[in-house]
Amino acid sequence: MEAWFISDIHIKTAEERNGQILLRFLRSLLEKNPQQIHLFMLGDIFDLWIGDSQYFANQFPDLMKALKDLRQAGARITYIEGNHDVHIEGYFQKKLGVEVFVEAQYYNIDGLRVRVEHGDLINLNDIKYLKYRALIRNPWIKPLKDVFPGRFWAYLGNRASKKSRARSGDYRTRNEEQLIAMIRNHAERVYREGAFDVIISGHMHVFDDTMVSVNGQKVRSVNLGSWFEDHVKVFRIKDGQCDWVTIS
Ligand SMILES: [Mn+2]
Repeated sequence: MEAWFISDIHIKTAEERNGQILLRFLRSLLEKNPQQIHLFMLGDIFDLWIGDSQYFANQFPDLMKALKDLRQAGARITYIEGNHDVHIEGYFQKKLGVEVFVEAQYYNIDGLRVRVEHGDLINLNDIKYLKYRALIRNPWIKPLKDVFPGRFWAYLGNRASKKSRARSGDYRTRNEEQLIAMIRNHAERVYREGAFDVIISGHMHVFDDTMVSVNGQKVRSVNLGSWFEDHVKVFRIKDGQCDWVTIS
């Protein structure tokens, strides 16, 4: 079994560096034994994707085809939505056969209990975001995504993400240590919801991979960082062993 974990690529266009790296990465998985592959896309893969409309899919035809090919070759793909990719199940689940979730999920990967999530519930101090999350996740709001066209959501979402980036970017440079403490505290806090050996999240854009002690148990706490780095690193669990793989 080979599980791969990606998040926070924030792809804007298919042509940009990270769009191309992701495409090469997906195609490389196809060259392996896809029936042994479980790909986890842990949110904010796209800088903006809202709803089922073909509008967003049309911007990334090669990526969509690569995902479809992987599924058809027998790979399992799990997508946990971030705060930049919202209500995507109509396309990813129905058209591509990708499992789509919003909240944290648990998997047994070669005997390792693994908890995966986007990570947008790690920072409990970001009250503005938590309110926004409650709004976009509100079941009464959800039907609106189909009423307005993709272009409309693209406009609104771009505005919202610019603001959020300005806020969290500033926050990040000043408080990287605090963010790391939050990631590790989160591991301890959510262990009560269900035990795990490894917890993997994104969203914080801070690489972190450490052992934390919870209830006398040693667990591995991983934050995937982002792809806004000189070298892109991807987390992998292969035959029960965790490692980081640099891709280009
Ligand atoms: Mn995020």
